[in-house]
Amino acid sequence: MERTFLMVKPDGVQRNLIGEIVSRFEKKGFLLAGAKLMVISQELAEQHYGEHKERPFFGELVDFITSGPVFAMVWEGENVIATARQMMGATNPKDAAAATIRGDFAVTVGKNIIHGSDSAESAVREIGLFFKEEELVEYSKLVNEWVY
Ligand code: DAT
Ligand code: MG
Repeated sequence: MERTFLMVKPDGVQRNLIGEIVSRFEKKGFLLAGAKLMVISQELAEQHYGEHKERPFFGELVDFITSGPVFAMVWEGENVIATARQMMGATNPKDAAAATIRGDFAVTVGKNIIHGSDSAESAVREIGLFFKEEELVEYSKLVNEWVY
């Protein structure tokens, strides 16, 4: 079963959206495999956003993501990587459809509430950056018989 890395960013934590966001993925039918509240170090932030290090907003992005606690999660399910991206909405909330997380709760690209892996390779890399294998739980739910 596919896994993805999702993270409520510092703005989402401050705006009391952890529960709302977890709830959306639970209700969808995905399975939470691991989660933790943490403050990201400068080093981890630079690794996580490494692909953007030449971009003009990189410094601001690292400052923002390290500015307060984040809620890091691993979610599991069929097609979860692409589906979670759809549920998040476009990177810039002004372009994000209603009923997406960014469409419903965010206004500007610098404070867009949630991160989600954009491919299978990113998911493996990001899960590895944030979680030790023993922090992820393998289990199933009976309700899966009614999801799949
Ligand atoms: P996403 O988070 O949708 O995967 P991304 O990987 O292109 O988007 O960018 C990572 C984050 O960087 C994004 O969530 C918000 C910030 N960002 C992206 N483009 C930006 C821009 N033009 N100005 C300021 N911040 C930006
Ligand atoms: Mg990205």
